[in-house]
Amino acid sequence: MEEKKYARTLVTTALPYANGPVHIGHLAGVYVPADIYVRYLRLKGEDVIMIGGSDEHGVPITIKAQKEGVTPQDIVDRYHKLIKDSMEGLGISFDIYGRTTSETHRKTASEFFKTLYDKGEFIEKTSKQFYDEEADQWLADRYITGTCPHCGNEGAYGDQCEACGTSLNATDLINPRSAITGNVPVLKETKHWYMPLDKWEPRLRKWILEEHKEWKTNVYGQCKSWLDAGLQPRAVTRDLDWGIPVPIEGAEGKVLYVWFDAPIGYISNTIDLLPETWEKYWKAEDTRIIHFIGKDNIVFHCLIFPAMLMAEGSYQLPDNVPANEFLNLEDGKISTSRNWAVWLHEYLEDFPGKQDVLRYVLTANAPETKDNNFTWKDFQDRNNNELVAILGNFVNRAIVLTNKYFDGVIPEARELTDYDRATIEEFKGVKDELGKALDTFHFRAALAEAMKLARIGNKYLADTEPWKLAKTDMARVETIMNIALQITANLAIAFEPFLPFSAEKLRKMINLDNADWNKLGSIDILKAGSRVEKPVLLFEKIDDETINNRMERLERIKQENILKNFTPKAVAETVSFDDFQKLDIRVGKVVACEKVKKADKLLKLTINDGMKGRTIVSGIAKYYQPEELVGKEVCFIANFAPRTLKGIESQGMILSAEDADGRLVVIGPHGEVRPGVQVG
Ligand code: B3M
Ligand code: ZN
Repeated sequence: MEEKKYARTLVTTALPYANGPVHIGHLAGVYVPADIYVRYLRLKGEDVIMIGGSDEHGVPITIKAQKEGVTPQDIVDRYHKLIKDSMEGLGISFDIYGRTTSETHRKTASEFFKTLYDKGEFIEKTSKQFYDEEADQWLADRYITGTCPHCGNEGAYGDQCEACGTSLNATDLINPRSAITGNVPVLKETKHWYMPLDKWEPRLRKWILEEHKEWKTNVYGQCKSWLDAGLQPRAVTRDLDWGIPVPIEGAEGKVLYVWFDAPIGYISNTIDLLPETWEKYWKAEDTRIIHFIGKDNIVFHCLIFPAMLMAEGSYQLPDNVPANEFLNLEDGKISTSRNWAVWLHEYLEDFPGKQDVLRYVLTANAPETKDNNFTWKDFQDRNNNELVAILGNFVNRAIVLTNKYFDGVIPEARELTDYDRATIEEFKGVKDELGKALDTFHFRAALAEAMKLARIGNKYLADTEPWKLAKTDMARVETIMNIALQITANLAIAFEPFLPFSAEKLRKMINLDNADWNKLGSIDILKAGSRVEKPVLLFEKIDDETINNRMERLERIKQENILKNFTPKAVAETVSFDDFQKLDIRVGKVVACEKVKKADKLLKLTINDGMKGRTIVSGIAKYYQPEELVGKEVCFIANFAPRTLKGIESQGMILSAEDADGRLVVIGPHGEVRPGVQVG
């Protein structure tokens, strides 16, 4: 194992905006993995603190307040409490969960800005920014929406396009609109302070691209493409009335940009937690700083915040930023506005006592290397087939049998057979494997490794069948049950980071006072002669009705969304019949279909067009498996000028329409129509 080169670890978790509750996407991406990691380090006896809190500034908050006709403070008070309580309910073990409206934070962020200002680290610049004359308000960030110049998403914000993840300047948007009135905004001159990121580019480049090649490839890759594109100065102040006032003269009515103050929230929350000793967690060289975030926050944590820290000069940079990709829900993108999410506070109410089931499923499906999918069916399957059938079943048998045959007293291991030795040998390696996976932020693999231990136990009992031997060979049963109980104790340690509620129940059942990571893999954790308690069920089956209810609820939301959230585009300019006839639309039958190599969006379709057949390349690979389309009748434009895509000549265009989730659906006739027939 790698030698320990640090004395303490500071773990931070992205500060969620206090404008809504947290959902499974936040949990799988950030809070569950961070909590597993921190619990693991604590088990090893390391010095670690976990810092969290709400991000209470920024336009997302003021927009929500305006919509509801309440103050931004009302909004953040409401959601800060909801988020804090629900995270606690799931056992996310923050050492502090603070807020960026605290006095400590205002002071810390203000001073940070002032230090940089006094050092001459900002550029002062007057530029044109959007203004809504009717609302008499500057339009920063999310107050502007428009079309993303990179991907064409029509709902991009002035600071970021959520569809393609690109970070934007409001003036980059095509067709900008005010989010308050829908008006076309005007441009007015205003003064702001900018971080010259270009100045820090060489140092950032060396620090990440040369010194942190071990970072996750998604993180490293995103940083590299930003750096390769060249960094530009970025405004760190805004014309808004909600936020931390810019602490210099001549800046009245201006506040710090939310992405300037929010990461400083990690620092101020550490100050509130450890007023005397916080500095060593941020400034000592033997501290390790790890930021847990989602992929949309990479640029802020890997480039902008580090540049701020470099400019300040006295802070350590993060050692790692293990950002995750996104979690989808039943194949749809999680969306607050479309209510397409599983909300944590609702889950905790609807599934009392099942915190660990959610933690388990979100870890097993964590979007570590690519976007991943949460489905209720998978939730049920993993609960019933893994937690109940493997882990729960093994523990229950071990405890029940000990009570039955030995009145709850742990028997002695007598003579070991070769099979016993082989079993022990098998789980000895778990500690190293588990540790290695956790040290490198591979939480899914780590969970699978812990589960392997439960499988070994299950198999051991199934193979040795102590219930059959009980009549003939009690000495052998003693040995078997001792080993089974030692495996149980190992499980109580191995699962503590992942399933803390169940691990605690388990510890109580076997009277193990505390879980010590160093004992993992050993077979004398429990002393013969000590007692186990009566069995407590760790997991119970989830029935079909419960799952069907969830599915029906989602189906209802989907239907509501279809009706509610759709405004058809304005009808295009009138065309004459002659113009219409210029387009030769026909029906064809897909006879073959395959993925196009090195193009994850494209499918190559071979179409029976009633003539000599044709090939069409279509950008629908994300929505269809090739075999789903074979045999389908589709409509296509037959006289579309041929184009070559990835070396294949595409002779036409398949017609499709977008469904409520933005997925493309191909268009075809509703009855048998011969291939080649014209549509008109
Ligand atoms: N509040 C964005 C988000 O919730 C932002 C994170 C701040 S971390 C310092 O995705
Ligand atoms: Zn975009």
